[in-house]
Amino acid sequence: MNLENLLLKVENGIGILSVNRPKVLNALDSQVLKEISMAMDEIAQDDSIRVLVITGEGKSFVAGADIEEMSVLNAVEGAVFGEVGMTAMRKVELLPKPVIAAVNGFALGGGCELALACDIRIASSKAKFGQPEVGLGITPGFSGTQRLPRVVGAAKAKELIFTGEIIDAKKALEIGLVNDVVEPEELMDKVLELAGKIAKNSKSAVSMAKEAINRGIETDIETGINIEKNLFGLCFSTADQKEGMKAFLEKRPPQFG
Ligand code: CO8
Repeated sequence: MNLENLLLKVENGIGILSVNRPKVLNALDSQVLKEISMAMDEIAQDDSIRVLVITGEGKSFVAGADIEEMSVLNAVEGAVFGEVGMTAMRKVELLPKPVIAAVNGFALGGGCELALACDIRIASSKAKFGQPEVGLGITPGFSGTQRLPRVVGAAKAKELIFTGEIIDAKKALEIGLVNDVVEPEELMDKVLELAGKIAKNSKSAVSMAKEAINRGIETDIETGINIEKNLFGLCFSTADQKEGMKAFLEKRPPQFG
């Protein structure tokens, strides 16, 4: 994979993808957004990666979409830029593997939206979150108006988006924007420990559970229950279901593929 602005390393079934534009606090320009989309397509097919971690190089997670690039766009170009970003975020969200955001610093605007597209967010106590777009004369454009209310509720999302206020990690935890907050030097250990716990489980079952939650949350409960029923049924066609249940009955740990 030819990535200029992303770093990918893989160890023990865990992929760590870092946004690597530290001079601009990892701001997302259209090139890096396209690379995120490309990376998601490849990681989806890469059997050596069971869990993906997304983080940022240096002191920032991602300080937003690239304001310099956006500053000269016309309406059509703005819509195209938004589409490139939304596509990248949606690919992260729909990756058939769990994605953990290791939020090491600023997660602002498009950076907060990237974290929101991940399944789980673990923050350093130094992390900062916010959707400051209205102060730049734009709305959130990488689906923050849709995902933030789904995560923290409409009232909190409206407060954050309308004020553009930047909040610290403690506040982010209080409103349910992040799963946990740890000291900066413990961030990667904590994230890798969590990723390791997930990686030990059945890849297919974790993937189907992710799909059931993601698709179910976007629909009514009857449809959601049906989605779960069908995916639950499908589990019984997998080698992991045979192995998981056989191992339980034989009182040994499962050996998942
Ligand atoms: N875009 C481009 N460059 C950036 C960005 C950014 N989002 N953020 C920081 N940089 C650059 C700075 O310009 C600076 O560059 P230089 O050294 O050349 O002057 C460098 O990174 C370091 O930044 P600072 O000197 O400002 O660092 P500080 O530690 O003083 O401040 C902040 C850090 C508070 C994070 C500050 O940089 C900041 O406010 N950044 C902008 C945050 C922001 O507003 N983000 C939201 C952007 S809008 C967005 O994400 C919309 C997404 C959807 C778009 C859809 C379009 C259709």
